[in-house]
Amino acid sequence: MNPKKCILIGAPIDSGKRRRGCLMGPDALRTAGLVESLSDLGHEVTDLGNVSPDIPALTAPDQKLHQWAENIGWTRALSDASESALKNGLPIFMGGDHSMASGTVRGAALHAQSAGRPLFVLWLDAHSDYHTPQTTDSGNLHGTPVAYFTGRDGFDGYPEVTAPVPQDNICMIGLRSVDAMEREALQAGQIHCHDMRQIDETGIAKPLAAFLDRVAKANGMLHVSLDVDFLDPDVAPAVGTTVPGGATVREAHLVMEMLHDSGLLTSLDLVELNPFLDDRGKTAKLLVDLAASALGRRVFDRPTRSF
Ligand code: HAR
Ligand code: MN
Ligand code: MN
Ligand code: MN
Repeated sequence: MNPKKCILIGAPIDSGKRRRGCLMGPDALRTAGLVESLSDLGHEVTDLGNVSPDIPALTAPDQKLHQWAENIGWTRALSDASESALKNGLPIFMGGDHSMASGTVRGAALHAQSAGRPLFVLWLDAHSDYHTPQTTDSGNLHGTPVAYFTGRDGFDGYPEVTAPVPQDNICMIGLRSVDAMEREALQAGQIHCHDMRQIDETGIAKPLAAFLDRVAKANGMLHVSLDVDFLDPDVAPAVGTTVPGGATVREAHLVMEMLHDSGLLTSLDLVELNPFLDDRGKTAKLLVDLAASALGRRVFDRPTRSF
């Protein structure tokens, strides 16, 4: 086992949507034993506590955009936290709703740029989160981070995206709720989209292995953004936007185990956990177990396999 410096960063952001509760996510993950689970694997684990952003005094360009200024403040603060943590180890961002990925991925992209390496993003989610502030109907900004960090237009007022993640470097797995405007933009672009129907047909290992192979060949850095609703709501109820037909416990663990075996993971988001909706902590505990799989927990050692 290759011990890592895991840097835990709490991101109690709750401004990306109207239903409240994700602000309790970081403490639920701590309570479920995230630090201990990773330390037990032999890693050096530091919990930096929670980020607390400065919120700019700005007025949203459109009234429908929920807590726009808060989201900008969080994006800036988390981008700085991400860029600086990546200099010292493997950051694990404890969310917080998915709008946090605007910051965590922006910071990771800036770090990768200065390291002279390409950044890749694995997006594990029922949703594509590919709206711009113009195309969103809900006005919930947790539905927009992928559009932001790929450099789509329409994010005036946000920190400028000087290192956009190339669409071809993004792989989405688990999709089953994509709005019409998102679908149109995705179909016209290069993001690799794998919906649950494809996972049913091919299994989850095949598209993931192909993606990891591309990351390895490019000597890429790899940011993984794990949204609770990637999982089926029966096993992971603690999320505001449940969509039936999600990944099973084993599919999710296999993704994490393959990530570990690849040695490619450089930063991780655990997002959208709403402990207010949980069932005796079971979703928080599942996320902790998935993070442990991504960092090397296994039943048996197995021969190294190339993808
Ligand atoms: N597409 C819908 C919207 O924009 C739902 C977005 C929900 N996003 C998350 N994160 N829960 O994936 O409102
Ligand atoms: Mn999401
Ligand atoms: Mn989602
Ligand atoms: Mn593909």
